[in-house]
Amino acid sequence: MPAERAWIGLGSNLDDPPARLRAALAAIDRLPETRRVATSPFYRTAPLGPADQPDFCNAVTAIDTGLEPPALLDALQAIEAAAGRVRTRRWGPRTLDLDILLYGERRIAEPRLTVPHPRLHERAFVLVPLAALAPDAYVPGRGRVAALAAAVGDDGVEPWEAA
Ligand code: ROI
Repeated sequence: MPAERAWIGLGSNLDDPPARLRAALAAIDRLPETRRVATSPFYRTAPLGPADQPDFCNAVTAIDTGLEPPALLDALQAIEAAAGRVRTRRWGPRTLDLDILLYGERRIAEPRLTVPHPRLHERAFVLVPLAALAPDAYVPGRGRVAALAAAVGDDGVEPWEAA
């Protein structure tokens, strides 16, 4: 199976967030042509955007996949839909968010999909878990994950269990 390494960001702040992430990982394990190779710890993160919403549970998982980016996006959106994704307002609470953060070192600029994820380099809730998994991964146009993570710091990000 020809496969490329991709990194997926997971986030939830509704309906038992760690259970939502565990279910999403199980669903990713059932994707065709796809093998999950590593997953970061779960983190409790302060909401970016409106502050009057619950903390998020965030994590990052690495997969080797033969699905091309549009097919992978379709598959992740189907998992979000099956989770009964509720999204009440822009930057508001959600049951499950799955984002393609990186797909190899490809740069993709399509109406449906921008890779690397356009705000990845400025978000501690993405960079802390990504750096735990793949500090040496290269973010095209931005640099190495470890350097990006060091630049944003880890304010508002702690192990999920600590709270
Ligand atoms: N804030 C945090 N901490 N984690 C997220 O996954 C997240 N996702 C979002 C917004 C609402 C922007 N804020 C977030 O989509």
